[in-house]
Amino acid sequence: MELKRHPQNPVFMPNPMNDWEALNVFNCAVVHHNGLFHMLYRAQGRSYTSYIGYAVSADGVEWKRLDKPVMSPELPEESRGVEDPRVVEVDGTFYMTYAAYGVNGSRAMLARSDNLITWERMKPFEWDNKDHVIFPRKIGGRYVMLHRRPPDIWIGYSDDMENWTDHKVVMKPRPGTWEDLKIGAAGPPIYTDDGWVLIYHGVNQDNGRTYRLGVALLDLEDPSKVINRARYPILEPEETWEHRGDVPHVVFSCANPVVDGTVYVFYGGADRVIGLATCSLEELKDYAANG
Ligand code: BMA
Repeated sequence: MELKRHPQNPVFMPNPMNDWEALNVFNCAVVHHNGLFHMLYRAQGRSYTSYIGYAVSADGVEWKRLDKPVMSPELPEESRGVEDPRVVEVDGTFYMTYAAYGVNGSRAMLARSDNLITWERMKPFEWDNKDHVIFPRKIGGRYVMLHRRPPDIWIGYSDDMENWTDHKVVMKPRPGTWEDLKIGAAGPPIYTDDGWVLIYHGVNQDNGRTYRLGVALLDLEDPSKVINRARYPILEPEETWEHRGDVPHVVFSCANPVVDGTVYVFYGGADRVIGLATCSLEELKDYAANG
C-alpha cells in the first residue's frame, strides 16, 4: 500500500517576504479542529535557525499564514532553533512536542495551548531525544508518549506531563531494510477499534541517507506491544522536490490528522517544502495489521 500524493503538491512553500521562513518550510504539525486544518510548521531563513509558524486552511491545500512565528528560540537549549512540532489535543488542551536544538545538541520539549497560537512551555524532557509525540487520549489513566532514544522508538508514561516513567523500547530498526539505521514516530498515533495506527519514519543509507515512512499497529490498551509492523514503506522520495531541497531524499512527517475517514499525511519534502499525501484510514489500518 502506498499513500496517494495530492496533485497540487507541494501544498506549502517558503515565503521570501519573511526572513524567518524565506529558505525552508517543512516538518509540520496539523490538527483538524472546528472544521479547519491548523498547521504549525518548522521554518528557516538564511540564518538556518528554526522557527515555528502558523497557517490555517479549509481543505489542507490552500493555506493562509501568519506573518510572524508563533514560537521562536527562547531557552538556552533552543539557541539554534525550535524544530519538528507535533500537536495533539488531549481533554480539550493542545500539546505540542518539539525538538530544541542548541550548542549541546537536541532536547525533547513540550508546550501547551488553548488556541493553537499562543504556546506556554512546559517542563523539558530528555536530552539527545526527539521525535516524541503524545497519544490523543490517556491510557489506563495516564498520559502516554512515544519518544526516541536513538536509534529506537520508546514509550513513556506520566500522570502530570512533567514526570515520565516506565520507559520501554517499542520498535527497533530492522537490519538490512529501508529502516535499518534509525526510526522515529511521525504524527500522533491514530485510535481505531483494532489498535493504534502509527506512522513512523525510517532511515537507511540509500543515496547516502534516505528517509521513508512506514506504518505499524500498536495494542490499544498496551501500546508498548506491537501487533504488526508492515514490511514496506507507505511513502518514499519519488518527486524531484522530495529528492532535492535542503537535505536530499527526505520525506519526513509529523502530522496525520483524520477527517471523514481520510488520513491526511503532511510531510516535509527534502527539508524545503510541505507535501500532502492521503489514504483511507481503513486501508491504512488494514496494511498496518497485515502488511
Ligand atoms: C532529522 C530531523 C528532521 C529532518 C531530517 C532530515 O534528524 O532533524 O527535522 O527532516 O533529519 O534532514
